[in-house]
Formats: sequence, structure tokens, C-alpha cells
Amino acid sequence: MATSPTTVTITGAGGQIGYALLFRIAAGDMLGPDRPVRLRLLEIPQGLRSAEGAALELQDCAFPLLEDVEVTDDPRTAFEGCSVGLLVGARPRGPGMERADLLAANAGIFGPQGEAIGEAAASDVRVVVVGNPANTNALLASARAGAVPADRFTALTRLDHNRAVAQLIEALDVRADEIEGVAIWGNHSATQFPDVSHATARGVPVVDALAERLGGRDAAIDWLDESFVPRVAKRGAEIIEVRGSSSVASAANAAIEHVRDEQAGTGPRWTSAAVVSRGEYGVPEGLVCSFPVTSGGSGYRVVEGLDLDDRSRARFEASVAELVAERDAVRALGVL
Ligand code: NAX
Repeated sequence: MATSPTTVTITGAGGQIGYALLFRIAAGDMLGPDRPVRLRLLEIPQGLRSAEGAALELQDCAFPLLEDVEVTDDPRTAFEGCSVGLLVGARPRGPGMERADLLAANAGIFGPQGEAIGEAAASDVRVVVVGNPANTNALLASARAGAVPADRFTALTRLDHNRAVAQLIEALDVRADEIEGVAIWGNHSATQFPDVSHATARGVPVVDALAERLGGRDAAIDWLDESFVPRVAKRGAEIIEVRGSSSVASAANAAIEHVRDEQAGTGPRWTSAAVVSRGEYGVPEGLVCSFPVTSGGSGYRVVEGLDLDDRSRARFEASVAELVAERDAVRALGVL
């Protein structure tokens, strides 16, 4: 019997990340080669032509898994029957815009989209928010999504995770699949804490492997503090400086991996995702915070019971404090 198609909704589909996402999703990279997809592309009126153009190109690929494509500027239509939502479109920070203005502008996008998800999405809907500020936008959408359980909403820190792994590949001359136990803690922002204290490379603790290469433990810690952590946290700015525009294909790749692993399962290997806190590691309940996570195929679960030393905990707490401040700013606007 043919598998019925999965409805995948992409917001901001006429933008750069949207363009990098659509073709890979339609080719089966996200949900696998056995799951046909129906794409719903949501844009604002100014972005519709671009999304319509992408839809024409999707048609010209004649992907066997692509059942149909619909382009709309109506959130209710876009989320009708949606099982996987990728919320990419967001309001970028404009010149002179304060943080409160940015949060308010995005509340005006993610609140109504959350409502449309609550009204129209399929009962198995899962959502990943990519558009920044991603963690707080996910919180906003989930708060307005009615009966949809809050833990169906996640935010993307997989790109930060992959960037951390990439730095270790270069420093230790290993392959990606030889690195395990990397974690991104906190907010998807410059305050995030990329942590290798539980990570191994070819089974050897990363700190020991770095010490071996760099001439001692102090040198390893210095490299992690002075080079690794800031480079991962500020990699987005580095890409903009070199490329002349922001990360696109790597962001789309990370979003695809986030959904793929959430749905297909990670096995025992960790990845990182921003998920709704249930109080793990003392993070206030309800915040959408990045943790090391695993999935058995039905949603991400926080890896619990890890020891964080005082320095690591202080870094993590600083990032959580930023998330609390974002949540409080949104509450003060009366939109949460
Ligand atoms: P673009 O400006 O190329 O595309 C955004 C698209 O969203 C535009 O076509 C716009 O018309 C559309 N849009 C705006 N408001 C909308 C609404 N209410 N409903 C539907 N569509 C709407 O940006 P792009 O490079 O694609 O980046 C998209 C978002 O991803 C940005 O917020 C960006 O900051 C964020 N990122 C998040 C990352 C993460 O790891 N979480 C990394 C990459 C990226 O920086």
C-alpha cells in the first residue's frame, strides 16, 4: 500500500534558507526515501513571487516523492494538516531597532503562526523554529498553539552543534562520526555554551586528545576558551564577513538533520536541540533552551545527569539568564 504523504510547512519559503531547504526535503533527505511529501510554502505578500518561482523549479525536478506544492500567504492554509513545520521566516533586526522592538515584531509573526498550528495542524505535528531569536520565537508559537503539547516545539541549535564538531574535526584530524558527546547549552546567540567536557574523539576524551596535540592540559583549556568557544558562538558573523551574506546551506542542512534525527531517532548518540525545559539542570520550566538531547523517534529528550563544573555551569547560567530576559521582555509586552 502506498504511504500517504506527509504535509511539511515551510515559512519564509521564498527566502534564502527556504530555497536551500525545499529541494532537499522534496528529494527525501529529511523524512527518508519512503515518505512522500506535500509542501506548503508560507510567505508574506512581498515574498510570494520568490516562493512561487521556487515552486516552479520544484515542479521541474520531477521528484518522485513530491506529491504537491502550495504557496500561500495565509498561515491557516499553510498549516492545514501539517505534520512537520519549519518556521524560518522572521523579522530581522533593522537599523536602530532595540531588542524589545525585535521581540515585539517577531511576536506578531510567531504568535499568529502558533495559533494557526493549534487550529489546523495534524495531531502529530512537530515544529522547529529557525527564524531568530529562535528560542523565544518557539516559546511564543507554542504558547499560542492551544492544545498542541508544548514539547512539540523546538528551536534550532544543530547548526551550532555541527560547527562545534567541525572545529574538533580540524583540530584533532578525525572524522565527524568519530566524535561523540558534544553539547550546546543555552540560547542560540553569542551567549551559548559549546561544551566538550563530555566529548570523546575516537573514544578518547577530547580534552585529553587536545592536550596531547597542543602540549598539555593548560594549552588545551586555553584553546577551548580562547579559540573554540568564541569561534563556534560567532561563526555566523565569520560567515557573513567572508561570504558577504549569512549562513544558508549549512543552516538548511542543520534544520534537515534536526527534523530527521527527531523523527528517525539518534540511537545512543547525542545531538543538541533547544527544547522546552522541564526543569532539567535547574533551567526554569517552560523556557526553550538548548541541551544535549537524544531521540528514540518520538521527540527529543534531554540527556540528564551530566556533571558540569563551576565554570561550565556559570557559562550555561549566563545564557539561560539571557533566555529569561527575553521571556520577561515578551511578557512585558503582553504577548505571552
Ligand atoms: P531571508 O531574509 O532570506 O528569508 C526570510 C524570508 O521570510 C523572506 O522571504 C521573508 O519574506 C519571509 N518572511 C518574513 N516574515 C514572514 C512571515 N510572517 N511569514 C512567512 N514568511 C515571512 O532570511 P534567511 O537567510 O532565509 O534566514 C531566515 C531566518 O533564519 C533569519 O531569522 C535568520 O536569523 C535565521 N537563522 C537561524 C539560524 C539558526 O541556527 N537558528 C542560522 C541561520 C539563520 O541566521
